[in-house]
Amino acid sequence: MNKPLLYSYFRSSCSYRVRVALHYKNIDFEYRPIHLVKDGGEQLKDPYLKLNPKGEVPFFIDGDVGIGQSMAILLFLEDKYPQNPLVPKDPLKKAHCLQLCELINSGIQPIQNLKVLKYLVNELGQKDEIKAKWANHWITEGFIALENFMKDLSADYCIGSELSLADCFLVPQVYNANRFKVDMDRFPHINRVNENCLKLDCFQKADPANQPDAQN
Ligand SMILES: N[C@@H](CCC(=O)N[C@@H](CS)C(=O)NCC(=O)O)C(=O)O
Repeated sequence: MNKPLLYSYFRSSCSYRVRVALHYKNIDFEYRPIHLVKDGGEQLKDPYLKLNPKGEVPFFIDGDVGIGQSMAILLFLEDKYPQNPLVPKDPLKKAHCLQLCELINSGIQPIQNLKVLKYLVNELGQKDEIKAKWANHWITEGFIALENFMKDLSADYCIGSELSLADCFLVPQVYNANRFKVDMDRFPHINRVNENCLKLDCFQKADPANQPDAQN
């Protein structure tokens, strides 16, 4: 049986989420880079587009199964590889964990995704500084809500003192926030949890700078 295979781009925050879980669960996997920028983006051309018609990473293959969407991949990993669980068993903690994940997954990342920013510049004629302002604004808006939820829910990690899926979503989004120069001094709870996560081996292995396709 072949190793599981992750199509990823080092800077992709959605791929970063999955990389953290794979390393946390000690799953041996093959890394297959898809360059999102070079020549208009490998994600938008065959053969990758045939594999994932949404033209995005991550995409995960395990045996005969191909799965797109980071949340679906993460939940698949949780069921198939239950070691080092990332979904809380307690119903309320689980709901709170998924609430934080979705705040990022559907409330922040899609509005600052590459294709949205490209559309602002290439189709709507906006300048690069407007693009940067847009991304900064929507990440900040989402982080204000996230910080408020985390004030009550978080301790060392997003949900109390147990690592969970919410942390897999948080750290990559903070990475994007830093790229778009969000003022992180406003978010002490987010910063605390992010710093705690970054000390863990699984986050270090998943870090964009440590991927085979990392560029300066
Ligand atoms: N909801 C999807 C979003 C995937 C996504 O937006 N991926 C980005 C990288 S983080 C991408 O591939 N963007 C390519 C593009 O915008 O052309 C998921 O969670 O997997």
